[in-house]
Amino acid sequence: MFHRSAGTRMPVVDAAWHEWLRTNAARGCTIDSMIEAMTQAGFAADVAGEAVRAAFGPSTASETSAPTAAASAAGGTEAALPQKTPHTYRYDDAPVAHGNTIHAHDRDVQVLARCERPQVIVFANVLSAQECSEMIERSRHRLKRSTTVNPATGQEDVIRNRTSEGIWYQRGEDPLIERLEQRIASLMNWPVENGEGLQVLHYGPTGEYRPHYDYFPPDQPGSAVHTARGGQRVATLVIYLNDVPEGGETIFPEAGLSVAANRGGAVYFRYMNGQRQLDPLTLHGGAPVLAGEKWIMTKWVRERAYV
Ligand code: PD2
Ligand code: ZN
Repeated sequence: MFHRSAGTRMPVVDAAWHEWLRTNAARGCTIDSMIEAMTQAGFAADVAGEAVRAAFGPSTASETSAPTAAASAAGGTEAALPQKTPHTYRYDDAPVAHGNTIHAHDRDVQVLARCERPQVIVFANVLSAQECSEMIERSRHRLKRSTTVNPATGQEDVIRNRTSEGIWYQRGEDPLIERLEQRIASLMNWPVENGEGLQVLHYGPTGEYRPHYDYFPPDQPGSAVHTARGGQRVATLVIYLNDVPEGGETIFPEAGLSVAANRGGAVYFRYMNGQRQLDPLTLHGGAPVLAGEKWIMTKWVRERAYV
C-alpha cells in the first residue's frame, strides 16, 4: 500500500488505504490533515482529496474544514459533518516549567522549542546516550506488535495504521525505570502516580503511526474501560532513543509541525486543559521511517492516579 521507495510511482488507494480512511474519518481526523498525510505518502493532491472526501461522505464534497473532536467522538454520522465553528479549546498554562533549562529530578533538560497552539514542547537531553541504549537493549527481545484502541469496543486491535512493535514496563519495575519515571514526572510536572507504565516502541524501515489522538474519544463506548483507570489522558511525552537518519518525525498535521527524532530528545504535548476540554489540534503521528529504524519511549499521563 505504501510505495514511496518507487520514486515517481504513485501509491494505490487499496483496501489498506480504505481501512485507513474509514478509521481516521471515524476518529475525527480532519479532512485537511488526512489529505496532507496522503500527499506526504506520495498521492497526487486531487487523488488524495477525492479519496478523503469520499470517506467523509457526500456532504463534504466541497468542504475543506473538518469535524471537531467532540463531533468525531460522537461517531458515525456526526463525524462526517463539516466543522462550522472554530474549535473553542482554551489554552490555559501548561504545567511544564518556564525557562530554557529545566532541572528534572536528577538531570538538566534543555528546551529547544515551544508551540502554544497546540501546546507542544521539544526537549533535548532528557535521557543520556547510555540510558537510551540500555532501554533499547532490554526491550529488543521482548517486542510485540503494537495495537490501537478500537473506539467502539475499547479492545486493542492490530491495524495497519500502526506498524510498530512495543513493550510495556510496569511502573517502578526496577531502579532504572523508577529513576526515569521520576525524571519524567518532574519534567512534565505531573505526579508519577498519574502515569501509565513506560512503553518502548520500535519501528523498522517504512514503519509509521498514522495521525491519531492520544486521548480517548469521550463519547465513544470503547473509551469507558480505559478512562475507568485514572480518567482521561492529559498529555504525552515521546522520548527518542536513537537518531533516525531519514523520516520518522513526530508530525502534527494541524499545526504544520514536525519534530525530528534525535537520541535523548523528546516531544511533549498536552491535550486536556483544566476545564477538561480536549484539543483537536494535537492530532499527531509518527511519519514513515525512510532510512534506518526508530526507537521511542512513551509516557502518557492521566487526570488522576493510574491504578
Ligand atoms: O512514533 C512517534 O513519533 C509517535 C508519535 C505520536 C508515537 C505516538 N504518537 C504514540 O505512540 O501514540
Ligand atoms: Zn500518539
